[in-house]
Amino acid sequence: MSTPDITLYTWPTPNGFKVSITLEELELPYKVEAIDISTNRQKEEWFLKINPNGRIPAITDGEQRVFESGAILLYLTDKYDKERKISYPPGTPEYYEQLGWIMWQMGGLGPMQGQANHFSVYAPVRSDYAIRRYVDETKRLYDVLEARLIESPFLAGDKYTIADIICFGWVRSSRIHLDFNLGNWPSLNKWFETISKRPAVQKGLKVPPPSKTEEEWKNILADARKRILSKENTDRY
Ligand SMILES: N[C@@H](CCC(=O)N[C@@H](CS)C(=O)NCC(=O)O)C(=O)O
Repeated sequence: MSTPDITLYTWPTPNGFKVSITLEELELPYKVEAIDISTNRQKEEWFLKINPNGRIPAITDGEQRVFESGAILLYLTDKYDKERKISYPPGTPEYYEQLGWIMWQMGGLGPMQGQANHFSVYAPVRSDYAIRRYVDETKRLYDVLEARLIESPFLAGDKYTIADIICFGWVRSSRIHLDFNLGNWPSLNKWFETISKRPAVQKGLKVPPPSKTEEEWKNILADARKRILSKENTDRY
């Protein structure tokens, strides 16, 4: 195994936490470069050389750059998880199950819940159509997680892997951004509680140190949701 020389470019968000949690689980040494996305540092020229898409997270490992969180988790486990602590070996049936959930998160859960967050909390206008469309789709995706977790303790199989890590931060954020009650999905809730207790997860959620506690964010975002709903609906058909 080559010696890691990893820098993580990140910010305390569901996509950023995927990578800090993975690095903590693998007990890899890494430097952190905080990219404050509210100041658009992720769009600066130097950073676009690391992630041409201008978003966090990204890593460099020596000369290698890796962008897109799913690719980063696969890179880190391919290269450094030789004991298969949080991944299945390429070529095995479980590896493809793991890959399926990673693709599902990257193409479905992340983008859909991201839009649900946007229209519910951050949008400058109120669109009931958009809120309903994306919140309902996010709930449908949580039903998919629930159905899987009724039949299997973790998403890829019997073992906790990067398939779970990649979804965890988004499930956590649903309680903060969308006021979801995870009790509506009992197996998902149990999975969430189990993963939340892992020391590496608790450490990863502090990288870089969040400026506010979960409770403070909940209150701020509840106010933001109320502010949007106090506006007139702008949908026109
Ligand atoms: N598909 C990307 C999504 C990355 C992403 O959306 N990052 C957000 C933070 S969670 C970001 O950098 N937003 C700032 C921007 O869009 O400029 C990944 O999984 O890495």
